[in-house]
Amino acid sequence: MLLDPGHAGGSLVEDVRRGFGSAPRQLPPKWLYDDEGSRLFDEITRLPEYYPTEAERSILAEHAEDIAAACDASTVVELGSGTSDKTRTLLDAFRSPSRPGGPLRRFVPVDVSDGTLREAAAMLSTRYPGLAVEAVVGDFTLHLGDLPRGDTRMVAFLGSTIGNFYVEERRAFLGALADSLDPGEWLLLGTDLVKDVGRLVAAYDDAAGVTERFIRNALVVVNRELGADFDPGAFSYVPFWDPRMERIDMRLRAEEPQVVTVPGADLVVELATGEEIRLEISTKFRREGIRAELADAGFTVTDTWTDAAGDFALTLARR
Ligand code: AVJ
Repeated sequence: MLLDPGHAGGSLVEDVRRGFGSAPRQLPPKWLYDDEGSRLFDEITRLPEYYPTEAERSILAEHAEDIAAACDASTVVELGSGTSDKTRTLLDAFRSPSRPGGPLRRFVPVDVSDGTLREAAAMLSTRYPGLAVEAVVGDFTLHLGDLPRGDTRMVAFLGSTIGNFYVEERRAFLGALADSLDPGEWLLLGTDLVKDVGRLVAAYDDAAGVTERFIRNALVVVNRELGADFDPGAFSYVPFWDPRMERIDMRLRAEEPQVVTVPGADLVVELATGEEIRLEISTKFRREGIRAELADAGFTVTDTWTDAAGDFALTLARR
């Protein structure tokens, strides 16, 4: 197991200075995922309104073997791997000796959380004796060049995490990912699809208020890490569908004028009533758009699988 703790990187101070100092105020979503945020996200994936996790799981349950048969990779790299059982479905299928690339030789989980990786690596080593597990601790937006090389790789980027990126970030990310792969290597991309607005909004504004707590927790993170004095209760949660960008936009709105000091970032943030901070976006995709963006980056789509309802897509593309 390869651990490279120097790589977890990325600075909250810089992100807060850049994001809170300008309009619209915003913070990169990666800061939502401290221990409490990760726990809340896990709870989100089990909410009745939040369909993406189950939709992607059903595609994998149905088509993991098709994916393994359509691609000759013998290393699977998973970006933002977590500990999910989705990974196991994929790895089970890739273990088949009759695959084009032969049975999977190596699995490379990449995650910012060292603890999560250790857990995953331990679980996988027990379940798959003989499989080389080379965990990489790192921010997958920054360290694509450091992925282990060798035999043919398939990079799996699941969960529609790519929906969190802004258009320009997405373009840069896909370009960097293509650059880090050799011709003939693979990308398996999970994307949530555009659908009925009512269902989309409900998925991010659940009746139990878990998503609201998840988004609000970002202020708690900034308070703890940078000594700020945000009063999370002084904000309301205002998610909405942006039809032009085709994304859910998750914001907190100041319900009263407030002056927030952020000592760790040497910053004072003055908010008027009604001023908003964007904590996350969740872009939804269309098949033509996915194909075009991948083509721009240098990938060719070879297969697409969706769930029965057509809610979610897994796209296999070749560099
Ligand atoms: C993990 C980025 C896929 O956008 O659906 C869920 C995060 N935020 N509810 C998503 C999230 C609020 C999720 N992703």
